[in-house]
Amino acid sequence: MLSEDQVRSYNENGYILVEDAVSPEQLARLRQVTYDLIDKSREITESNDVYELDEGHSAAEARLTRIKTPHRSNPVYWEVLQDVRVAEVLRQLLGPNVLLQSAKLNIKAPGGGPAVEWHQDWAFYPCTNDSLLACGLMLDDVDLANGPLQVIPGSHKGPLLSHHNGDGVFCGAIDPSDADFHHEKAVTLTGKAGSMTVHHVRTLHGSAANRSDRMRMMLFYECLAADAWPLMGPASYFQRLPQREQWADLQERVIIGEPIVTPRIKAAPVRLPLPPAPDGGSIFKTQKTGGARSSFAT
Ligand SMILES: O=C(O)CCC(=O)C(=O)O
Repeated sequence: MLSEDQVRSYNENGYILVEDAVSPEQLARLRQVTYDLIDKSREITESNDVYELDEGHSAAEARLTRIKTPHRSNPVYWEVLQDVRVAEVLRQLLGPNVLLQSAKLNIKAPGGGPAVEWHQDWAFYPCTNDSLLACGLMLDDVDLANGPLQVIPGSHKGPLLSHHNGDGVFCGAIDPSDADFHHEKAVTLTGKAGSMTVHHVRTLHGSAANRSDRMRMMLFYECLAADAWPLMGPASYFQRLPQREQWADLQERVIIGEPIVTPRIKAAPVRLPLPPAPDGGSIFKTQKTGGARSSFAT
């Protein structure tokens, strides 16, 4: 449960850090299941529906950038989300009816696990209103050296910066020289394993490469008020489903409350993520193949 000050701070700044967002037992289970999944990745040599491999991945050394949709690999990732600790945070920030859009477990391997360039999630998945957020549950201690999340306070109330490259192709990152990018205001979110970052869908954020000899695992849940309907992005597969499957899909993604079939429409700046980068399979691929300029160049 968040205090009134935390809710106010989220609304004003577009992010908060919640300590002890899961119990020690839940954290231990999440870590164990995740280690087991990472271990299994040694069997593969190419990215697939479950894993996105980092450069240098081998049977001897598992190096991943992401476990995709982990809640489809093990129910523990879904159970944590519905536990009262996390569910209550969602209810306080998004209201009584909240759906999961998708989940991803971002991993920065020791010694170079890659940066995520500055971006606003809204550029990837605009909806009919902006009552969306991402929770980032730290499965490792996160400090200055292993690539912590950084955010720009208040940026969720500002413009949507361009996430298109000089040729007009969506590259999933802003240009570091954009006059609306106030890098000097960046706040770094470090914490103990079990802490959770929460950032608004329009909050500018990014993270540097992992310079440490420790892994950084963060489990991100993209959550939305049930009356925010997708225009594009990971949830837009929904519009291609037959109606009966649409209804079943909605039910499966309910975290709290129920689906809402009356979309709420709120004016917000939108530019669709088109034309797409040559490989739009993940944010890492979009930024790389879209030719995003790096803010984290060493
Ligand atoms: O893993 C991180 O540090 C940031 C992840 C992120 O912003 C994303 O996947 O959209």
